Amino acid sequence: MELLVVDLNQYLEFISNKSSSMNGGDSDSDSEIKNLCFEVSKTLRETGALLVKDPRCSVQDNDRFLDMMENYFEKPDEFKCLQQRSHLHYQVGATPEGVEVPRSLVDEEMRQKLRALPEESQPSLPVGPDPKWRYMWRIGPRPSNTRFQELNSEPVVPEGFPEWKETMDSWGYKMVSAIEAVAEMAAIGFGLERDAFTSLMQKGPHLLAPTGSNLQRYGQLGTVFAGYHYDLNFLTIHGRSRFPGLNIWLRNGQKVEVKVPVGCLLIQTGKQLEWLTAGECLAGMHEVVVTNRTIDAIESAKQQSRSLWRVSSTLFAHIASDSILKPLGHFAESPLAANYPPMCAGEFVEQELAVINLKGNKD
Ligand SMILES: O=C(O)CCC(=O)C(=O)O
Ligand SMILES: [Fe+2]
Repeated sequence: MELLVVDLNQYLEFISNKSSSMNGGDSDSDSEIKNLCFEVSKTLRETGALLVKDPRCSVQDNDRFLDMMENYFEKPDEFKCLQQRSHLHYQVGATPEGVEVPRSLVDEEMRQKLRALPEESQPSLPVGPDPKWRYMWRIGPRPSNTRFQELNSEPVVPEGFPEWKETMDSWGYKMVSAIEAVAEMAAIGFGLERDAFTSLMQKGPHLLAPTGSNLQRYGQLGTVFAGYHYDLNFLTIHGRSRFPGLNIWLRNGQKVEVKVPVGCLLIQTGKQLEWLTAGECLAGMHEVVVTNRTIDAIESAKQQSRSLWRVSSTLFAHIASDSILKPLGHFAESPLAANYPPMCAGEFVEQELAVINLKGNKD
């Protein structure tokens, strides 16, 4: 199964050459771009995943980020725990292994649904919390006034990493820009205003959120690093990881082992997009498991004396915490709209964090 690859350059060039809106244009390039946008929305609807190429996101930037994060995750647990902020729901700084609980472990409805999948598409059933670490680094401006302080907190910078802020920000901003382009294209493809999604993303708590999985310790075939789940945010983008292991499920229930071609980024639909489209797009299910391909990559990393921490280049793009999550435009007329009642995005996020054991105690 090959996922659609979209070169964002075509869209970005079109937009920069044209200051007017998409509405009313009837030139050849207008309709070519509209078709491309339609492809993006169709793919997100049918598969929940999309590969993109963005000229702004270079392999060098991705590598610089991965090198630094490997260095960080190699540090002793006691050091990394200094950056833990459980009272801020782990939405900044480090989340130790054994904290985040995969939704499929605790959500009975989800467990029932997955049992109905065909044998060859069954996920690996997690038996406990995920053995992965994570670091959350916010990208972009914070709101000056918000009802959701914990979701919009001060950044945490580990000591001894003078290059931290620059490395995280430069990679993170580029990934957010790629998501913004996809969000505009999807909005056009769905027949919404071009900025229908991106206007709600302004000052959202976008998180560069690399996972760190210790393959030296937990590199056995079948180890589940991230149990079957969906992402609670709007859209997720993954750059390259040096170790494979991510499986995704298409809307039709087919399981796909992800191979991100060099120079490409993988986009997955999150629950907030599902909300905004009244279920036209469903949140993409996925898991991270040690497979035979991961084992091969471990062997070659050992031979080259490279780090055995599997770092993901994950960024979660969010709807702003104080914006209202509800079916947009014509999606409000959908018979399924009642399943997606209006609520503040921040309230939704807090509810979801509570289920996966990330909502610390405020008091
Ligand atoms: O580690 C990865 O590749 C992705 C992990 C994941 O699904 C997540 O962080 O939500
Ligand atoms: Fe995920």
